[in-house]
Amino acid sequence: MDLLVYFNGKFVPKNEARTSIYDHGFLYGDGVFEGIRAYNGRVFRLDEHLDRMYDSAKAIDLQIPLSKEEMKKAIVETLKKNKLNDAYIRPIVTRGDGDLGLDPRKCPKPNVFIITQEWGAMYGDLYEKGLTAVTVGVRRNAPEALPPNIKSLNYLNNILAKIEANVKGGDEAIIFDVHGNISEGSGDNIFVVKNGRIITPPTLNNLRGITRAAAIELAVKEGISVTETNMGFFDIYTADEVFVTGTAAEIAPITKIDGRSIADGKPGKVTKKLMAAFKDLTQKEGTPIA
Ligand code: PXG
Repeated sequence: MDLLVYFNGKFVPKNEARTSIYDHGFLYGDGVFEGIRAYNGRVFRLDEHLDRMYDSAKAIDLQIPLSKEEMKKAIVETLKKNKLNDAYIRPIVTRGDGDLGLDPRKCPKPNVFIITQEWGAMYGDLYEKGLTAVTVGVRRNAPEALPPNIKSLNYLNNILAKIEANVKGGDEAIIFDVHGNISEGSGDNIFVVKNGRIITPPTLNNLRGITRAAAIELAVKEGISVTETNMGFFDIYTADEVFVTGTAAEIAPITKIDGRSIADGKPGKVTKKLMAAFKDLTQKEGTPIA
């Protein structure tokens, strides 16, 4: 059976799901999206993801034509139709069809898509071995220009970082902001462990990650101190442990940065403890699909 995609209230086979070339999501990256996961028949932190998507839409003055409750139902229905229990879920809301001018007033009706598919571990054996990361030259969008908290369809800033990481042979990019503070990875948030304490950047210059919030909750539950502090490259090179968090990456250890081993070059204790706790949480918690 072909996977079905939700498109403006209808379910269509994935190869027939298409939007207009005049959709401003296509022409200008004008729209918002989310990346959500279902584990074991439950959607992980669905309300949190929807809150973030509706806030992103609000920030760009885009009126999503469904209420959060309706969006939630549409997501669960899409998963049901595709008989998915462990899945990646991608709701997308574009500004809608307009003309070649960028003025959003030309787009009377936003388009809503929900794509779901099967999805497993993103990094395979690297969860055991650790990822290599590289710092990149491209800077994170300044919040004064395009707030990293808007999960918009314009991901070129992140893609430029990813291209640089690919060229330099890193599994993930570490992106600084224009002031030289660490912001995040191309698709995940970053954490450092030093002397048993966890440090992560405040969320002005990065996306307020749902996995980031879960990792902080789990750390606090384990009695580990967590502080939000700006960091520079010194802090990552000299860390005892570095890890990233994201819906796709989950919690993943980084054991080498710019060719330097982090501590002994193996995933650290705190990271491994949080990885196990997160795995447990994702298996237990969430909005049931059935
Ligand atoms: N920062 C950025 C820039 C992201 O895009 C995160 C942090 C982590 O946020 P969450 O809420 O997921 O913990 C993201 C999310 C992909 C993919 O296809 C990327 C994300 C999510 C899902 C899939 O690479 N990034």
